Amino acid sequence: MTNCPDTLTSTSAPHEVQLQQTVDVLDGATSVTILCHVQPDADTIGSGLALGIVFARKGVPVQVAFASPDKLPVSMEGLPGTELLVPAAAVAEKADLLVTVDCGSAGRLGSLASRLDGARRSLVIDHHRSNTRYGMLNLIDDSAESTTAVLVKLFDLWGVPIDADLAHCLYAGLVTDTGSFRWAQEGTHTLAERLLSTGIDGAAIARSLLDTHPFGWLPMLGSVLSSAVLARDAVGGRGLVHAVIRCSDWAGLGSEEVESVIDIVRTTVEAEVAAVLKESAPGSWSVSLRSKGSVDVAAVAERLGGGGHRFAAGYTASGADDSVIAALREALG
Ligand SMILES: [Mn+2]
Repeated sequence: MTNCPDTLTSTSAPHEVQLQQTVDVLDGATSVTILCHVQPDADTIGSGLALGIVFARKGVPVQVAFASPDKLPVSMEGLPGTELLVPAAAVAEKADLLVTVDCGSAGRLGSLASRLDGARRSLVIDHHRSNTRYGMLNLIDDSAESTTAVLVKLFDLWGVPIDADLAHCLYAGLVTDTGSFRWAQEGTHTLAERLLSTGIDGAAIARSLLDTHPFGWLPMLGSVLSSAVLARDAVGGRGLVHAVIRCSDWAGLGSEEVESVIDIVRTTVEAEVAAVLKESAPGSWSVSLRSKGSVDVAAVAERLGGGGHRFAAGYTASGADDSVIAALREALG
């Protein structure tokens, strides 16, 4: 035990009671499948790899996987533990324990949701408020900045020392899910300091995850941002800004380039809510929503079949882009 676990177990908050149960389940596992969400970000991959490394070190057979796309985003290739990743088709049908990380619903597992049925036990570790509690055991801490922050609590209680390799994976989720610490809360910087004190290069990790794009990103941004629309009368007059990234806009680029656009669009001062429609296949959209504070976009996304956090959420939709936007405006009121 490294970090005063007593303070974690003595409180009666539901997720903290589940921390000990979760550790008991993790500790007793004889074979483990760890699943990350589709279109993985650094929090789901960082969590999956960190937990995978712990099991591998204990000599427990472990696989880490996500259903799609086929390849790990380039920005995450430098994370420790990537040798534990297996292609979706190679994920064992059965496991003693299946753990999902940072995945708010079974649907976010994509084709790998089928593996839930083959597991003797399933455990969901997440920080999305909208989590549907689809596991046999659910550790949902919606006060946590990232799923990797939840894992730090688990590792402390489990007696797992956090070395540089684990810290690298955990920091990856923390720095990205807090928007480079823009959304830091009490305790965030203490956690960051603890991870950085293992000797990891925080600047290099942040640069590779957040500030590295091919040159083709620039003309894509130019094209997409120049066609952004400000609807001042939407959201009850508080304003909606939206932009559309078509397949043709991001051909040859990666998910990092597509996911970066919302962070620019959401800065629009005239709009309370920002939306970016990302075309994954012709007529198939993944929609990112951001709120400045007064609109709960998780609730909006849930009404449209998705989920997320109060200020950052998403969902999928199909059809013409203007009908997707019309449905969004309707849901936003
Ligand atoms: Mn997350």
